[in-house]
Amino acid sequence: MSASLSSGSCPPGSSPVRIIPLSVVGSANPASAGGCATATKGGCGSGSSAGLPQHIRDKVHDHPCYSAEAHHHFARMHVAVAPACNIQCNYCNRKYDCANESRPGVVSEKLTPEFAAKKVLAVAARIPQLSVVGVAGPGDALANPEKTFRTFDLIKAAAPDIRLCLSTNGLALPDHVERIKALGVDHVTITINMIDPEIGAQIYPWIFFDHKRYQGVEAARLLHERQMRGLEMLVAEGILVKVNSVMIPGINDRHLVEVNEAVKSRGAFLHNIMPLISDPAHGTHFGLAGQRGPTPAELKALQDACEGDMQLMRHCRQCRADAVGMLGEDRGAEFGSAAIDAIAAEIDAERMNEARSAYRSFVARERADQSAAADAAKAQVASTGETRLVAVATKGSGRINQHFGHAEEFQVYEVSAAGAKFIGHRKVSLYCRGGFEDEEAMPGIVEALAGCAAVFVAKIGHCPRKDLAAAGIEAVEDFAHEYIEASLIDWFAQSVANARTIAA
Ligand code: CLF
Ligand code: SF4
Repeated sequence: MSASLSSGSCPPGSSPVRIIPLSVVGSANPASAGGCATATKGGCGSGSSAGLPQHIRDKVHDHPCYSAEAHHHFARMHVAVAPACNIQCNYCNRKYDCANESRPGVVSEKLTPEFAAKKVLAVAARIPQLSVVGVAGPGDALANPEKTFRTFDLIKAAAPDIRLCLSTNGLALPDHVERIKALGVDHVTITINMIDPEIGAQIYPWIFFDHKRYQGVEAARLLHERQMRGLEMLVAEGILVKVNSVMIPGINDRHLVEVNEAVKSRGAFLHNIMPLISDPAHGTHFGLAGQRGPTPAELKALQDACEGDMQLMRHCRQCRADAVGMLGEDRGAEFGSAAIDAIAAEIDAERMNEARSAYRSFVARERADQSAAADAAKAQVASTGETRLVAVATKGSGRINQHFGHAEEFQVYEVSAAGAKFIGHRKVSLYCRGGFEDEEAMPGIVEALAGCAAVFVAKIGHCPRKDLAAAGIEAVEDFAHEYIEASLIDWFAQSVANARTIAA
């Protein structure tokens, strides 16, 4: 059933991969970025985007954040070219990444636009899954507009098949929509945590706007007005907008349902409600004040309450402002300055383009296979009203392909007659360290998997299997290296049938 990775033509209708040597990029005129647009046409749809209009499906098809299904196959990278910020959030410490789009952690290197473009080519040469480059900090992309737009100009000229993505707090957004549109950036994230300035004043102590510092409710009102205007302007231009919201228990948790309504009514495409990361060690106001983040159950309940006719993102990994790789992994350490220089010196543009094209052809076949397998499996469970929560160890590609002991997170799915729906991920400590089993990690892993009926793995040892069984969690190895969705549904059908037999 699985297709092999081989060279071939692009998937039907996808844009041809074209990487242009950096020597040419260096001379690009920033005011008139060359290169063709990155929009794809056609291509196979994914389960999650099947009901969308074609022009939207084209935009989300290979974006790992805008499509949960695409995140199994495609990677993103952030270039940390935007150090300054124009507001203060109580969950942010300037020494750390932008918490809007990252977990707190220092950015290892701030980049110039020129070096950022070089890094993008180096990463594209090593990671054929790379489909999107974002500017997400470490400050605010639009508080540093010249660096951000110069970076996009250079990337667009050098690697026109890579999508451009931008994340902002929205304060400066209305001033830049025209430029965003002209550059072909068709994915913009705005972090919107409130529509009520009284609540906003508890999240934002100040903003800096039009050469003046504003505080309290006045600051929050101004920010809110600018965010809404920016959102409406982007939607009017046909740009896909994702709204990120940080869930802060006791401050905006209930209020985020109203935020969801407000952004949905203005045409936002996707809502990503993320948990507050709060730790005194990060030195943030909330961290030092003891403000807690939500539990996984609280987060899921809010996401469920907001999920109606608007897409909810549940696979966000709150990545660093210099993250590189598939969501949930960070290969940034492989791309320090010296490594980038070395890779750039040996890039063969033609070979790289062939490898990227071959990967896209491979993924197109895999996705078609996976979708057909899931549809076939679903037919077995059409009549049941039951659901099961299950966890999966995966390294990507939409397959159950990771050993239990190597997992640093498990993907969690809700399986029912409707299929297998990705609902989140649970981070855990490694069970296997340098070939040794870390028994002390097991209670934390069992706790993280609470509520799951089974955990699907490529392999698992006797001891952890026993510990999981004692907690009522079945370790399933039978589907090692198979497609996730179809396997879960197969197992679910069997599980429901067994339960019925026992009940009878
Ligand atoms: Fe980066 Fe953000 Fe673009 Fe994705 S991340 S700028 S939309 S390419 Fe994605 Fe990372 Fe979550 Fe952001 S998983 S933090 S949502
Ligand atoms: Fe920090 Fe980002 Fe908020 Fe600015 S917008 S204060 S960088 S979290």
